[in-house]
Amino acid sequence: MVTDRPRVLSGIQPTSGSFHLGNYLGAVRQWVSLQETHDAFYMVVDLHAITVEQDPATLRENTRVSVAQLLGVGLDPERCTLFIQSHVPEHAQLGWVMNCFTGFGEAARMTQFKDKSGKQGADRTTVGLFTYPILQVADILLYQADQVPVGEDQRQHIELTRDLAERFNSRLGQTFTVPNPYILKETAKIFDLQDPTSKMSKSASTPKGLVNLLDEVKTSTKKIKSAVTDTGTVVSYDEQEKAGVSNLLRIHSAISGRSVPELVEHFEGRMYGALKTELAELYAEWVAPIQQRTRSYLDDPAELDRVLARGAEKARAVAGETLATAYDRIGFLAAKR
Ligand code: AQP
Repeated sequence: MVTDRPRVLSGIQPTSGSFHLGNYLGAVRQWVSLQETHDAFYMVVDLHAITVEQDPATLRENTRVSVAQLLGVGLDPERCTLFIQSHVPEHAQLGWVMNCFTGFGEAARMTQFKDKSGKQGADRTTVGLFTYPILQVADILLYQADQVPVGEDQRQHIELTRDLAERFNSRLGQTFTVPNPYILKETAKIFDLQDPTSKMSKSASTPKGLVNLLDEVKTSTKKIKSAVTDTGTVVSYDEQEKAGVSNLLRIHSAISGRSVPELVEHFEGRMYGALKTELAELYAEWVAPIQQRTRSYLDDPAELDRVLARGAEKARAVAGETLATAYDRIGFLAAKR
């Protein structure tokens, strides 16, 4: 399908049995709205998942659950192209090419690598983890994406993508669209409910501050009600002095659609407990239909396979064309069929 809509591309790792609220509010929610206005390509990035050790059966299961969840939160295969990264071999192929356009020092500056390798220790850190931002560059450039909806933690990788696209284009001629990050300020970084100075992350030292969308609702509402706040009592927005309360207000606002100032007014004269209780109720009501839809997709594996086969076919048509152009610009002798 040829469209004159701007193109978006983004991906999510199948490294957990559930997406968390940070993944959803930081990125996936935007994916759902952008499918209405953009030519949207979204993928489950299993090649990225193996940068850390994975159990094969769990990886396969998490990949299916990830796809079902993306459909459950509202992606519509009629409105976007949804696929699995490893179904499109061009990712690994262009990934190698982009490795050869990246300086070692440039790759070593990626803060996500420093954070993750720091947590894992040198012995368990793979070369794949070091080069994964470059594979991400290839992911984006293959689709000539104009915009990349992600959370704040990915901004540096989009900047790397821009640099490498410009480098390739200026050395070998216009080949790749130079993309822009699409990061919504309000939800760019959702914080851990127990440590509101750290981003919500599945690899946090304790799961107490992590809200997984597919966890039992009771477990999540309990976590929301036990969120760390501060010694004050007045519900107001102050990212420095009231990091925990501000995080809860931003989450409330994203789910309820009410602005933060409106919420501050709404909670005037009431204490933090009122905010937590209301947010827990709101969350429970919001997540129940998502869980139900996800379950119904998981109950229909044949339909999931159909969605993924169609997605891979559509993705390969675009990715194949870009890779062929890039190979030609580089000077690879074309294979005659
Ligand atoms: N806390 C967050 N706030 C806002 N956005 C977030 N994202 C992740 N955490 C937050 C965004 O989610 C998208 C998918 O990211 P991913 O596949 O890289 O997820 P992840 O890295 O597996 O998530 P974690 O929990 O952060 O994993 P670890 O602990 O392994 O580092 C991205 O757009 C990301 O910005």
